[in-house]
Amino acid sequence: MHTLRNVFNSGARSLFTIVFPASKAVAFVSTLPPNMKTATFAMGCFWHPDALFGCQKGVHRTRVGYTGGTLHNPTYRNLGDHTEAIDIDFDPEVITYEKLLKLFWKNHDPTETHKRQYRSVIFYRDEEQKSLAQESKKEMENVFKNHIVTALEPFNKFYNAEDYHQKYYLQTHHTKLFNSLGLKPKDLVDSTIAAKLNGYVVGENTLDAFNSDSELLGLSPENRSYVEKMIARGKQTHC
Ligand code: MHO
Repeated sequence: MHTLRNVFNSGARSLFTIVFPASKAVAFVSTLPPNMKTATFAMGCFWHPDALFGCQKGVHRTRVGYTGGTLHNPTYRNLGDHTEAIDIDFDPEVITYEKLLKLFWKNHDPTETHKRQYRSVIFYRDEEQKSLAQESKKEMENVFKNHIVTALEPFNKFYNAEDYHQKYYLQTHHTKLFNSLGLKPKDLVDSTIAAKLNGYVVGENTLDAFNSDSELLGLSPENRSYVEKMIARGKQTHC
């Protein structure tokens, strides 16, 4: 008995398929749309946005990392002038940049000043993202009574964070589920399944969203019922 496992062929944006035993029946990376876009936000500790965005419909992959500074090859212990950030690969026909911006504003306090590691920043990647970010910031100025400190900066270079920070909740607090997926270190960054599960296990999306999530159809009944239980607990994110 065999099941298909899809693996992202980086750069070419295409899929090749390998066959492997049914016990690891998981499609690791979804079909990436040819018009895929990337959004980059910083909103405090990056574990939470990884989970929040990872389980939204239309989001294909997320990765946490460091950006906004000048130091080459920053690390968690030597961040230099960088900020913790999230990179989100999304299908703009399914989820818009505006919707991602709404989630950005709603899920941290953009009026609070932090040290550089935890700044609130929208790193726009093109002119369209820049003007949407400016508009949304203007709108938010009527929503928040305190001054918004969020910076709008052009995207430059994104350095992936260490593997142990990727899909942090899934790999640290839900080890049985995580181990059952048989992910390789690279999959922590590329896997759609890991991104989704990392969000669902900390209650970042609803049971309805989970049940209608076509990316997760390959989950075993045991894993499925575990995730359902986790969703029922409500939001469990912490940083
Ligand atoms: N309170 C957390 C922050 C982690 S974060 C990725 C810690 O000190 O480990 O900045």
